[in-house]
Amino acid sequence: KEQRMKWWNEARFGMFIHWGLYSVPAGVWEGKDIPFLGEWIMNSAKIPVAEYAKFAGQFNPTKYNAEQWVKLAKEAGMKYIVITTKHHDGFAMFKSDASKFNIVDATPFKRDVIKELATACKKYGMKLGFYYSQSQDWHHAGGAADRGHWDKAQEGSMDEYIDKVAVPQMKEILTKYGPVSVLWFDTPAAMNKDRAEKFLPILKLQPGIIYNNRLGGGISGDLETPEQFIPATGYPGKNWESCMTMNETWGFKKNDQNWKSPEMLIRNLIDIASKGGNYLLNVGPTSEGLIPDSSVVRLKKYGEWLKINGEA
Ligand code: FUL
Repeated sequence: KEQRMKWWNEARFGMFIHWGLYSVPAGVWEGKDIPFLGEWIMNSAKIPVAEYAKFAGQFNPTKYNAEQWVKLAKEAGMKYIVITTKHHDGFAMFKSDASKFNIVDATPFKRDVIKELATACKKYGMKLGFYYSQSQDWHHAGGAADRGHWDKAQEGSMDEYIDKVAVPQMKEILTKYGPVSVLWFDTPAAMNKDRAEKFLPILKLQPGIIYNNRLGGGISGDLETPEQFIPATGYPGKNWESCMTMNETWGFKKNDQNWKSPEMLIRNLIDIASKGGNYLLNVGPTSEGLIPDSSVVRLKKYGEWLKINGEA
């Protein structure tokens, strides 16, 4: 296997963080529980662009403490963190010159949470990766929606969206926060070769960066990304990472209490590691900036288990 992938292949265990504006409605819209994933609420409930954008005014995660999150991951034995810098709702969790729809310019909080996480990761020797939804963007005109648009404001040229929002933001996240170890693309709806290839030169801004197989346009990337399952016999000869949730959503949903048992979660790690893969286990912080207690408890169980069974 390639030298560039060495740290990643040895890592085995990482933390996925789905955090964004969707943590404000937390799965509920107009008094109703909205089925499906928390971070998909804008799409599932067909919330108009301007209505959804109003959540920014209520997003004030004053309890956010990046160092605590990094320490928690570290204690659980995780070697890297991948955080959503922008999910399909188009909201950037970093200060962006390409769009005002970002946590610094659009919320009362005004702090660049990605920057704070990057600083904390550096301090504790934790590798940092960025999730970025390059194709689906339900906020910016022209952004794709793999189940179709529902608001006139979403209509526009996808190429223009790529050139004016996605590519510039990708440049921002790969130049402003120090070393970035992983780029996690997602749902390549409507991506073709021309569009996908625009991202390749930008990735070179971070020498050695590892990126997944979800860029689109036939570009295979460095790793397979089985989602919510563990391949029965792994993927021999390939780099792969099972990403999984602890309950049934990635983004925080206040009424999802369907948590997997700590025993099951630990068994998943063993199963994945024994098959040669990595486990990217998700947490979905609240709009206050807290990782839910149920997740914290489970992460601490990994720490206890590692103390008994792990490397010295
Ligand atoms: C999916 C996305 O649509 C989900 O919201 C989530 O981010 C998951 C990891 O990837 O395809």
